[in-house]
Amino acid sequence: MVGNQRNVETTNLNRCWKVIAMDKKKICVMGLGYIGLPTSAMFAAHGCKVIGVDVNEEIINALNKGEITIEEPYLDIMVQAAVTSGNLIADTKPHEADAFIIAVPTPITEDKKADMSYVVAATEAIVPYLRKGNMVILESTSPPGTVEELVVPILQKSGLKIGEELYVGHSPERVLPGKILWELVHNNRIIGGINRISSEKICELYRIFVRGEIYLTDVRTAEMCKVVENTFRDVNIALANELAKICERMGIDVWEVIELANKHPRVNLHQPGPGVGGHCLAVDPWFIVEKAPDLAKIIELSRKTNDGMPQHVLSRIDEILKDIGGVKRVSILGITYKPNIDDLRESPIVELIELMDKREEYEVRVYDPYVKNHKYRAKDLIEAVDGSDLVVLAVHHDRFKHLPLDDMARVMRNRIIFDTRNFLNKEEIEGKGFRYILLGNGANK
Ligand code: SAJ
Repeated sequence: MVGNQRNVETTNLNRCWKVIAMDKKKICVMGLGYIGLPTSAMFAAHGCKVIGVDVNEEIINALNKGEITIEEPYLDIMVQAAVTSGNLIADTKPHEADAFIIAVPTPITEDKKADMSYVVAATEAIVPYLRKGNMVILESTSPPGTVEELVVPILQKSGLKIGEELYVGHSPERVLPGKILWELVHNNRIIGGINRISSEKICELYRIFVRGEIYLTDVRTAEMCKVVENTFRDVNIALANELAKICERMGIDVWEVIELANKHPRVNLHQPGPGVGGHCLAVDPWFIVEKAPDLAKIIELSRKTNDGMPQHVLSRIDEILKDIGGVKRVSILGITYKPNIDDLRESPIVELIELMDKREEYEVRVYDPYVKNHKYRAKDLIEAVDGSDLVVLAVHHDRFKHLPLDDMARVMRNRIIFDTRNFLNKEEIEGKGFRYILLGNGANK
């Protein structure tokens, strides 16, 4: 035992050692989004016959031409090869197959409850195509209990004996948008079957391309594990954001505190920011709150802390521009939920812009190289900052690392840059005559 850390190597985890060279399987993937499409292409690239199914005809038509509708490095090449080889086709309805993978969205409703309608629809859709010996794997992140309480009752309409004639389980994806193809292969994976044979059958399927460890467990543990992984990050980001606000008030640089505290061998403070976006960290913790609202207090407060960051950023903007009368022009650089991808889902910057829209004294313009259509989007960065009083670095896209400061200085009305990601070079910016302000840095005042 090392300190209070359990030595995970001694944990009796169920590793799936089977490396079966399966004869090439036929796989039907329900949902061709950020997970379903890369997963389909990966199985196809490994010789399986894959039918990708989606309700969006635009996605189907694009895919059958070997084109993709999402931005993910190298995915276009893999999809083109898969389609050209004839191993990947797209359709609006399922086909008979050996395995059915459900990778459809599980968003949250306004009142923070899991919207399982897509999972229900996809499960209903495959029932007529199920045959003895098939397997059904739910990949969509779902509240613990979903497979047993929601999916299995629908699958029983097939007349097949669940767990004997039809193998069922949950295998959540853990890929990081922007690194999906590499992580699909190399990440460790969890498979939770409704029984042992289901876990083993599903493990054999994923062994076709997974090179990471595969750990077997029960279905409810697998469902809980997935949401806990993202909840762990969300709670830790909330701690960093709360510390940022406290440090602003106390005249301390939270970034230096985090950097130094993390020199401790067992401390891993996360990074403050303008909020938490994405269809994962901003969503999954609510699935636990829904199941145990009386107990999930830290989890719920963390979600509310992170969701409050756009309002905090706006309060800082108010303070920075308080001496400017009339219309205040603010340029927002980046609106996606994280850098170097085009995903806007749950983006805190979209929320910040909506808050500013309600304030008549602000005129907002936006520039994000990954987002082509937004109502305030300027055609380029200089147009976005022309006449501006404040530039907010909202998303740390690589392309923003070295801003065209000389050109910006020429066109801005006031030369102020507010960095919400600790991404820009303070000395470089101040050297060009700009005022540089950093979220969470009270010593910066
Ligand atoms: N963020 C911070 N501070 C940090 C880290 C992130 O403010 O220290 C913000 C980011 O700006 C972003 C949000 O959090 O707005 C989420 O970013 P992320 O990169 O942490 O998470 P995702 O949603 O892109 O991917 C996560 C990953 N889960 C974990 O790292 C535990 C990924 O492995 C999952 O597969 C994915 O969720 C998912 O689909 O569940």
